[in-house]
Amino acid sequence: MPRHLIVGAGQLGPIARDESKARVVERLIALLHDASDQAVELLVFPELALTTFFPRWYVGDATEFDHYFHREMPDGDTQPLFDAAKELRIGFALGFAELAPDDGGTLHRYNTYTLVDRDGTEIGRFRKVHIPGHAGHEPWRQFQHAERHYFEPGPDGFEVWKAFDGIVGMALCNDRRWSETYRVMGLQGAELILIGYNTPLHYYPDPTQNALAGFHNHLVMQSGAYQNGSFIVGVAKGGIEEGVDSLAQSVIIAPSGQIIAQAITTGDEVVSARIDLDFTATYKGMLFDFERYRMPHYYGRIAAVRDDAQPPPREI
Ligand code: CDV
Repeated sequence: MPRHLIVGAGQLGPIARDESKARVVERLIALLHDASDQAVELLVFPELALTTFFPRWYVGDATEFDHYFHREMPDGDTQPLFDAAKELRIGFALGFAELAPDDGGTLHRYNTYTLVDRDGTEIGRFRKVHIPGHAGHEPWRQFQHAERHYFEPGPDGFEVWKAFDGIVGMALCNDRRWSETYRVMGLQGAELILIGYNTPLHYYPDPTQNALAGFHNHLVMQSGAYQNGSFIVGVAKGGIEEGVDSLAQSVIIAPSGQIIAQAITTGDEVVSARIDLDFTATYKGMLFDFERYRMPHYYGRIAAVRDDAQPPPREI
């Protein structure tokens, strides 16, 4: 029997700096209702979906921005979203800034995705691994991208979960540019990868890349889907937010690498597609049969040769 699932990309337009979380949650609930009209069973929201993209401002004392973070999920702000989704029987993935104490009481700040089942229970949590941008103030930029000031890399890497009748993984924004993101999940059998992003259309370290933002966005996700035989839902927070123009073009991608649905606005919009998770076998079991065709012993040799030739890490 085919494993059909109706997935949706719940793209968001800009969120103003002074927009209340209650107002943002209303917008997310409106997207849930739109998704319900499209019979969506799993709706994917973007990275940091509850607030403006605050790393564009540098405040020396990062704790001044703690009001953007959540210690609990759900909490008082987000409970109405969880209730509405449960009522509509829609699972969802939600990007948020997480303040997480460890066993010793030290607080960690993560850029996080939570995956929630149709009954409102949390299935799994992913913390962004590849934190882009810079840690200090860089006044030469017209806006900051100080993610490395506000977030530390997630310690758990790329896990997958048995959910929605398939194997589901998550990644956030910059993670999607790295081939290992997809391959680490692909090696665990990922059939559906959920990716939220906030991508400014101006890349200050190298403005020649500005015109390529949309191309690079689709290039990495389409090749990640194809090379690992996985569906991908890639979801933007787009439009002009606090003067910064951000890429929209949210997409649903098949294991063939083809885009099967794409947002046509830069604002709040749901696009959906009915996918058959069994179609992943067409790629996983043939051209990309990892067991049969991968050459891990050869990769090991390359790693050994290259180890001491690595340049020192550089922040961009
Ligand atoms: N939020 C992000 O991770 N943004 C990066 C920018 C810095 C390029 C991205 O990969 O879109």
